[in-house]
Amino acid sequence: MDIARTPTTPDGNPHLADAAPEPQQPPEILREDYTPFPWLVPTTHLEFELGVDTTRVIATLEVQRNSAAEPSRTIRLNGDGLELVELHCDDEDCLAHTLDGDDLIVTLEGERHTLRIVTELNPSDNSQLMGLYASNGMLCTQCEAEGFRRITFFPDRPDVLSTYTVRMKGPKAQFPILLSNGNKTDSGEEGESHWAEWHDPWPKPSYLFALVAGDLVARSDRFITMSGRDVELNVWVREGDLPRTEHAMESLKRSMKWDEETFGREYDLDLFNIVAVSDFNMGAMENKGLNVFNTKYVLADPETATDGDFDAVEGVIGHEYFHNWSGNRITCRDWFQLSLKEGFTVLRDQLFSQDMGSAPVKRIEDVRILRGVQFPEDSGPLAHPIRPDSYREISNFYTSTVYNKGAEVIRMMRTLANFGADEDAFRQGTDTYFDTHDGEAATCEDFVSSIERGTGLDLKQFRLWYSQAGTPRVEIAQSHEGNVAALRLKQHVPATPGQPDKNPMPIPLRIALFDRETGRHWGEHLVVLDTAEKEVRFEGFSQSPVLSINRGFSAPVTIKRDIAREDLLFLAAKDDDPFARYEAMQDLMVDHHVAAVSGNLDDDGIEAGRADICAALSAVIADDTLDDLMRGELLSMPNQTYVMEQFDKADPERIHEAREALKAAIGTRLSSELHQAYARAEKLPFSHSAEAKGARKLKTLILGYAAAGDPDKAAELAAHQYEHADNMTDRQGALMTLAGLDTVERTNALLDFYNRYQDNALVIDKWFALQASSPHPNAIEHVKALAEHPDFTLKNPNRVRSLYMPFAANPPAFHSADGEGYRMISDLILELDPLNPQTAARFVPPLGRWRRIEPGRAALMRAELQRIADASKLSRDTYEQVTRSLG
Ligand code: B3K
Ligand code: ZN
Repeated sequence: MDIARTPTTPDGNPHLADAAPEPQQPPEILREDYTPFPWLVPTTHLEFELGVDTTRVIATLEVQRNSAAEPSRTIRLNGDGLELVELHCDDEDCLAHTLDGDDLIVTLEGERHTLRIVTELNPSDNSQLMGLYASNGMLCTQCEAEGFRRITFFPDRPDVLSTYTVRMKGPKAQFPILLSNGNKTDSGEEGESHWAEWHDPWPKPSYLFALVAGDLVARSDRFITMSGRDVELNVWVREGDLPRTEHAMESLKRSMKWDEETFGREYDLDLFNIVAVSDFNMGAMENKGLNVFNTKYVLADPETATDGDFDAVEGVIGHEYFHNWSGNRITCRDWFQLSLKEGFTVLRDQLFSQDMGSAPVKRIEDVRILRGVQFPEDSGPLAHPIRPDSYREISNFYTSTVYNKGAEVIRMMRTLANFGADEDAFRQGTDTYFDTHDGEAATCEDFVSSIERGTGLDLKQFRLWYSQAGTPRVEIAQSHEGNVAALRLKQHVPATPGQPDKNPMPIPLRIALFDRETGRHWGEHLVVLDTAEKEVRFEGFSQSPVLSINRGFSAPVTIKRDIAREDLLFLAAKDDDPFARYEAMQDLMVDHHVAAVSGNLDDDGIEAGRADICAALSAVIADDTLDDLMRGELLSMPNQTYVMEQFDKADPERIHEAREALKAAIGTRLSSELHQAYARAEKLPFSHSAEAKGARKLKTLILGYAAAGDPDKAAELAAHQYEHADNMTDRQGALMTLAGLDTVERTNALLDFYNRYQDNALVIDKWFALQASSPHPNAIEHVKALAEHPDFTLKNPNRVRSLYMPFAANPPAFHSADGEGYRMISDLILELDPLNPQTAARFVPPLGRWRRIEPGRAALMRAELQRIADASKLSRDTYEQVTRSLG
């Protein structure tokens, strides 16, 4: 039966076709409005007749009334741009239905019914990459958060769990491999075509459904779980990519073992498939038993992937695998609870990576991401609590706040539970959570109360971390009298959109007090600042100690204190907490920037600051207790975004100048020490050992300083490193340096790199990215030219991101005084929005920071946001981000 569609407004309400266009205002969805779904869907049977241009989907749903919900005469089946071809209820043509916007409403009188719904899709036309789409001739799906409704009409919400059986049929030559969730139960051939049936025994929400059909080959292996289950593992890729899958497979096995040992979680199917796809909106997706990955997080070999890429593959493989418990076995009741699975899973992948490599360096990297991305989010127009209260488009809430701050919040619970304890009390909490809620769609509240029950902690006040947005600021004043050292701590949680007044939160601060003479301390303390102000006193100090605070970054807060430079120098040289030592180095440099930009320093002051910083860096170069991975962290300058965050209204140009001047001073003054360190590092042959990785990190860092201090020498050194590189880390590091210089070596190396790797999309992404992030004075012109390059396309999210994300994070280029950088980003958003709204909306936040930028540029940024807002047709994604950003 064919059904005509009613024209609708973007918010889903039907309107007359010739009526004046409605203002774009997608509805706001509120957390407090949650109600259980009136129907259960015990089983879902999906039949796919696959084709790249036409795929027919026959969905058979058993539905029955949910006694735990308010009864309803109708069932709402969500749809998004679907064409309904047939609808049957209990084998009869079903007339009792209407369309409400894109949703299908069916009237059902009885207790149980069987619905049969036929839809037809065009996967090759699906440029949003949500639902079923074609990528390089293969078919794949992405359903989180609301992509399943682009495949068939369904209660597409995470609290409706169903057991899925999937039958796929398609031309054998085109789709030799047919995969779905769970286990393959049957298959067969019919002439040119073949079919496969898959069954997933674990009930799941629709966002975890997946299907892949294509010409793929697998690297296969096995893993025996702790209870003896023999699991077949496959990493599916295009044939030529097979040699680059070893690291992914090894990472998967390490993840499986680690989760058993660390969280007691075992895999629960006989098969685990990973598929690499080159057109993908994000990193990867944890579909039950069939993880779909962006190729970027699967493919790695030393020739084409950097050390950073190898680490990222391991981290993302771990993350998606860990979701099998934190996300799939226990899912989210509604999308407001997203941090329940994402915050917890990020913490789990962070701990995993800490255990697999250098724990201190991983902690520093994670904090750098938090402070570089989440802190700006939390202090801007898009600030929201880790458990948001409202949204218009859920895709906009896959944020650093939900993910990274969410992980920090759970990490704080872990610190509170485990500090000073002999056993892992936090593990008792997570065991309680998994035992209590296995098989359920749960809430953040369920998680916190499980942790309370398992650990014995009282987290009543702690729950504010879930409801209050904004990065708390902790002010510390230190005093000393007699033999008592006292700390006066004050906290302030800044106002954020919709939350003008905040309550004090419990802030766990790991601290140590160092004796200046001996350079030692007598153990760490955990101070929990849970009131607006608090004083803590420590006896036994005949002179004022040096305070090391927020060690290990125990709380996601900013610390404000008047600390003497000599104390920072002390900590930078001696702190036994690696994070705190790194922090002291960063503070030394950040303070210097702030003073220089604010005009608080005369030439002597600048000179004294630089001398101190160089002395501290020099000590780090010479300190033989450090490994090079950690040495590299201590030698790194704070990134410009982080420095800009220190100002109420930042002037990107002046900050950039101050930063370049400091970099040049370091490069010049420490030239001989840096070059000696380079020469030492250069001797180490390639391997994946921490030592060799550290050496590579140091070399690239030193090239950066050299480029600022003595560009000619740096060009020579970088060209040499480029030519002799036997791995991508060295080659890319050298090319990054060259890309920032105005030399003939730059042109040659960029050309060589392109020619060498033109058939490898992921490496060509690097070629785009490193030119877009370059400090080269003409970076903006380079980006414009690259946008016209034949290899640039708006259709591939990796390519779009590789050019424009580094550009938007490149302050001198993006913040070009004439507003050209802002215009380029808003032009991109407007052009990309109709094709891929999710990716387009991700480019709004850099423009949304206008309030924190000096007034001239702020006006230009705001004007670009307004230009986007005025566009006649915007997606829900971009509309929401732009209107929130305008405020
Ligand atoms: N859960 C997915 C994210 C889906 C994003 C949808 N817009 C990947 C992850 O966090 O593991
Ligand atoms: Zn995740």
